[in-house]
Amino acid sequence: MHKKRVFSGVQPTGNLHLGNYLGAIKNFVDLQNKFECVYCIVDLHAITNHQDPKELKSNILETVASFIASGLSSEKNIIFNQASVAAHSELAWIFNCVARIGWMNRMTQFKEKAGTNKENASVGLLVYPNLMAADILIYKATHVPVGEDQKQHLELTRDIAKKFNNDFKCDNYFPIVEPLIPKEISRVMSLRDGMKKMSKSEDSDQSRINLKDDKDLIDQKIKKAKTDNNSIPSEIIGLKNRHEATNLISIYASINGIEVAKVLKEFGGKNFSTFKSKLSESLIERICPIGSEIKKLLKDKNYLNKILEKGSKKADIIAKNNLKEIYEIIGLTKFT
Ligand code: AQP
Repeated sequence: MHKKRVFSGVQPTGNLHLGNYLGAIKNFVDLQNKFECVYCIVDLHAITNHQDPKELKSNILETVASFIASGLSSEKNIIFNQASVAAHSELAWIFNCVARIGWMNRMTQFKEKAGTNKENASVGLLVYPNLMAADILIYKATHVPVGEDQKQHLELTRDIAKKFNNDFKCDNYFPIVEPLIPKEISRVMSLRDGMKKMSKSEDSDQSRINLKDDKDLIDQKIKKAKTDNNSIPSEIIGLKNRHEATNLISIYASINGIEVAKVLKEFGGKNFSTFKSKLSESLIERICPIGSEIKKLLKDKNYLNKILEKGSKKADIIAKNNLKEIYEIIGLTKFT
């Protein structure tokens, strides 16, 4: 039996948005009272696409600020950045040798991010899921809170763990991780296109609610959010093939911690303008205090760096111990 431990990461690639919050960070906060949690700013994942060094440094601190402003405690949890703990990269190399090329080629995120010019994508982008598996398994984490877009990578993590345990005849050495994906909204979609994921890298800022957006901007973005011409249905079946409507209703359910069916009961038969003003109110109430706190925290960079330094030291101890065991299992000797 493995000790229950939560691990998850967020890339410091710019403005964190409602998708990151509802898909991942809100869950991180709920879990901090139930498990030992390790939350990582995955800066090595960020560089799979070119990052401006100055911006990267500042985005790393902004991600810490977003964690703390959302309610994560730096005392209860280990909060650190991936580049500080070398064992992530060392285990990723081992997993590069365990995982199969065919497995990498099936990853839909690689296909989406590499686009039509696959030959020109970085090798790092292709083997990104092996580093993600290493991030999780170097802590022998058992539970991973993520948005639904990361489900395939977690399945790969399970496959890598099984193959490693089997190849090296060390039954149950790595745990087979359980994804923790939010029920009411597993994937927050763009406000402009209900078929596309809300994302930091989407060009149009109107497609997402950023955690730092102010009241007026949130209100304006929700007013402009795409819907259809029908009114809100009273039953879930009435949302079939209505992607934009489903997205807004699910956001409302998730932000208020209620079920979609309950939202439909309340708003069924009403038009979207009435609903949108309630949705704005809920978002403003929840997101604006987080945004103000992020801005406040960013004024004290020393404090944010200290959180990372303290967390990195704690993470490094666990990771180094586990790496020692892993090297022993595979017959490698480390003389340093
Ligand atoms: N739209 C989303 N809905 C639900 N969950 C989401 N997550 C991201 N977007 C959504 C979850 O947030 C966590 C951190 O994600 P990330 O920033 O590390 O990487 P990402 O998934 O690649 O996020 P973006 O916004 O799409 O970034 P870019 O545009 O840079 O690629 C993860 O748990 C993720 O599931």
